[in-house]
Amino acid sequence: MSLLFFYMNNYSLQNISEKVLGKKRITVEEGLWLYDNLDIASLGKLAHSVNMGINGAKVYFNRNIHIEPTNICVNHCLFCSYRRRKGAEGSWEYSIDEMLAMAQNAIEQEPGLTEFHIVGGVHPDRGLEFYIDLISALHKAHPKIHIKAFTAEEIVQMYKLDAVPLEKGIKALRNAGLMSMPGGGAEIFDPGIRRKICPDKISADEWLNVHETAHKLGIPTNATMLYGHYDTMKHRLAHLERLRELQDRTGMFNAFIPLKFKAANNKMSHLGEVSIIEDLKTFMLTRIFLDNIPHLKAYWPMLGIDQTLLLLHFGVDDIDGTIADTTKIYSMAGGKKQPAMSSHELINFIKQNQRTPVERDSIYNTVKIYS
Ligand code: V47
Repeated sequence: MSLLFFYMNNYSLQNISEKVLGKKRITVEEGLWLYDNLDIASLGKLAHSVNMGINGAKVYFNRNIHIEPTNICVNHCLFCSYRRRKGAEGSWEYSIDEMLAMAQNAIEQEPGLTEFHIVGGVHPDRGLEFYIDLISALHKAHPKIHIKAFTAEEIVQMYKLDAVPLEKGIKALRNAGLMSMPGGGAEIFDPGIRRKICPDKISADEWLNVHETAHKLGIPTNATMLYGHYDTMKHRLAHLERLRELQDRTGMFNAFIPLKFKAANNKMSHLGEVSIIEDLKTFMLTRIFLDNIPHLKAYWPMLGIDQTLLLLHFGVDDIDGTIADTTKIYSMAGGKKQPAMSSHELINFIKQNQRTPVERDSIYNTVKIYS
């Protein structure tokens, strides 16, 4: 940034802090200034106060299971450690009966389970019909459990395979029992980096359009960002700006989840992983910049529980759920092996950090406060 630019805009910690603490929106340039000039402690203090203003001492978690219907995928994302070709060793494609059995098993292990989180590969020939049958079967067997399912990428594949218009496709899933959507597939919106790391994926505009369409149909969603590869803070803030702009129009994003690039067993392994300092700064700036999405989630199976708890002091208010040991997306990329945490453990961890554990449902209604 040139000195003249700096002078003209009169950036200073005092000016920007006053804006943030006065609940005024900051620009991408101001976010970058904070990133370049502010020490971790001051940035953390700002992010913490923003979170306290939105969520107070509450830290949210839920009881969920991840169901990953398949890892067979038509896309060739370079960061993915999980994708396999159809028929290749290590590939899976569960039948609806197998997934019903997984759900049943999870409920027996965790009777208070409230969510099925369903995300998988973009299968070459499983279209809308298959997934409507899956959702209907799960919903019929467990009507009280919230079904949060499918990334925008999976939805686009479904409606294309069955030649159904997007809105009609989402409506059909909603009528079958889909209640909300997770935030995956957003990766990074910058077109150059997006082409480089996930050349077959839908564009940022298409991703945003699927979420906007879901919002219009009354389906709340989450949003993610894959960071820590070729991206810089400028790309991250530009990504957040597009989400902030859509949220101004719909107000239907519940949570934002920064996903740290994990480098094991994929075609971007040579990049390695960014430091914990970069993680902290990314989460802090996200909380400061993204003033209209209420919840900032640190996904513990990816970051590890220690780093997740540290982030509670720097803007994070949600640590996702108990998960059972059902997600492989991160364990295959070098995240925690077989992630599972009992609700008792999550509650104790939150309390040890002088915060109030709040068990939530998928759309942030309170199930129980553990004061
Ligand atoms: O979009 C894949 C990411 C996402 C890697 O909405 C990787 O509550 C890091 O969307 N390193 C899918 N990340 C997971 C997802 C998600 C997870 C948790 C909570 C929610 C929610 C959504 O996983 C993909 C991609 O960005 N991913 N490979 C990797 N090597």
